[in-house]
Amino acid sequence: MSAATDHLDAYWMPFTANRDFKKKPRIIKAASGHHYTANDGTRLYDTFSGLWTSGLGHCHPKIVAAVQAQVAELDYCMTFQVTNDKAVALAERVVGMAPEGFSHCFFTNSGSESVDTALKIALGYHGARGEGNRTRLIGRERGYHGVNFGGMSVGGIAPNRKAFSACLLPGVDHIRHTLDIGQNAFSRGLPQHGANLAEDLVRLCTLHGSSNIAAVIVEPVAGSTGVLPPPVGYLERLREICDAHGILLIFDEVITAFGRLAKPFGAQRLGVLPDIITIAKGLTNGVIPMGAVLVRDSVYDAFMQGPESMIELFHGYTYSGHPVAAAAGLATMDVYEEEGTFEQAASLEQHFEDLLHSFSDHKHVIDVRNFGLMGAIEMAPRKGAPGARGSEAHKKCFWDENLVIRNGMDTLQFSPFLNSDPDEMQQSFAAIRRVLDSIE
Ligand code: PXG
Repeated sequence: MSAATDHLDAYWMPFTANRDFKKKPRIIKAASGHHYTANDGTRLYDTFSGLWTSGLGHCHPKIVAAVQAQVAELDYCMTFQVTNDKAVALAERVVGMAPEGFSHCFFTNSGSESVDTALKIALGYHGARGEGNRTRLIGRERGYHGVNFGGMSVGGIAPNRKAFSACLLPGVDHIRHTLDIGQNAFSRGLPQHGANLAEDLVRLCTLHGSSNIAAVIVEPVAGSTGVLPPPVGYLERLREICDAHGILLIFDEVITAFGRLAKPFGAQRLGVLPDIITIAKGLTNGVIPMGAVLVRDSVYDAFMQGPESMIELFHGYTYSGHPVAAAAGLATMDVYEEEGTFEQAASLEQHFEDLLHSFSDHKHVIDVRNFGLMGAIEMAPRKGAPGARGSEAHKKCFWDENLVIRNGMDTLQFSPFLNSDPDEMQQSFAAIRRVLDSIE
C-alpha cells in the first residue's frame, strides 16, 4: 500500500468503493454556506446539499450558535423517565408544522431508526386494537428505507438486500416500482402514466389476505433510487386501497420533509395524508444526527390504553431526543421560518427544472426526472461497464470542476440548497455538462 493511503486504512467507509477511494481520497475539512473546503484548501460547490440533509447550507450561524450554547448548558440527559426541555419544545414545534391530526412525535437518531420505529408502531397499533394478525409489511421495489433489518426488508434496492437475503424480516412483500421510462421519459414534475401501478397493492391484498397486512411504506417521491416522482393519481389510489382494507400507510419523508418539496412535509405538497410519517435529515439541517416518527392521533390513542403506570411502547434509543440535537432542530425550524426557506425553495423550482431538462439532448442521457428540488439525470450505462459513467462523472466533477455531485450507478441525483443562488446553480450545471461531454 502506498504511503498516501496508509493513514486511511483504519477507516472503513460506508456505501463507498473503499479501495478505489483510498487510491485518491476526496477529503473535506470544512464547509460554509454552499461550499465545502477540501483538505488541500480547494473550495467545492455542493450540488447535493450534504446528503439531502443541509438545505439551509453548511454551518448556518444560527444553528451553530444554538448547538454551541446547548452543549455547554445540557450536554446529555436521558429521555426515559425524565426528559429535557429542548426535546419537548421540538416535538411541539414539529407537530405544529405537520398535517392536521399529527399531534405526536417520537424521536430517533437517523432515518433508518425512524423507519424501524414506524414499522414497530404499525405492528403495535394493530396489536393494541385486537388485530394482532396484521403482521405483514409491504414496501415497494426500489424503495430506500435505510439499512437496519426492518428498513432493509421493506426496502427494494436489490444490492442492499442481496448479501442479507436469508435474514430479511419474514412476511414482507413489495409492490412494483413506478419508473416507466418507456412512457414517461423526460417528464417534468409528476409523470402522467402509472397511477394504475397502485393496483399492485390490491394484488398483494388478495394474495396475502388484506386482514393480515399491517402497513404499506413508500417514499412519496422515491429519492436515493434516482428520484422517482409518483405518477399523477398514484398516491391517492394507494390511500384509497389502504383505507378500504384497514392498512396503515407510512410515508417515508426522510428526504421529502422540510422544504425539499417546498412545504414542511411532502404529504402537504402532494395532497395525500398517510397515517405515519418518518423524518430525519432536514430536521436538524444535518448538523446533528436526529430523526423522528410522527403519527396520526388515532395511532397514538390506540397505544394510550390500559393502566397509566404501564409503558405503552417498549421502544426507544439512548439518544432519542438528545438535547444538543433537539437544540439544532429548534434553531433549524427558526431559520426555516425566519428566512422563508420553503418559499425560497418554491421560487427555485422552475429554474432547477429547466437546468435539468437542458440535458435531455445529451448523447448519454436517457431520462431526466424532477419534482420540487429533487432531480435526476439518468445516463445509459456504458456497454459492459454499468456505473462507470456515473462514477467517472463524480470524480471528474470533483477534481476538474470543484463540484461535489452524487451518483447512484449511472444516475446523477441533485438536491440543491433550498436557498440556492440561481447563478451558482446554473454554473454548476454548466460544469456538469462539460464533464458529461468529456466522458465516453
Ligand atoms: N429513508 C429514506 C427515504 C432515506 O432517503 C433513510 C430512510 C435512512 O436514513 P439514515 O439517516 O439512516 O441514512 C434515507 C437515507 C442517496 C442516499 O444517495 C440517500 C440516503 C442514504 C444514503 C444515500 O440518495 N437516504
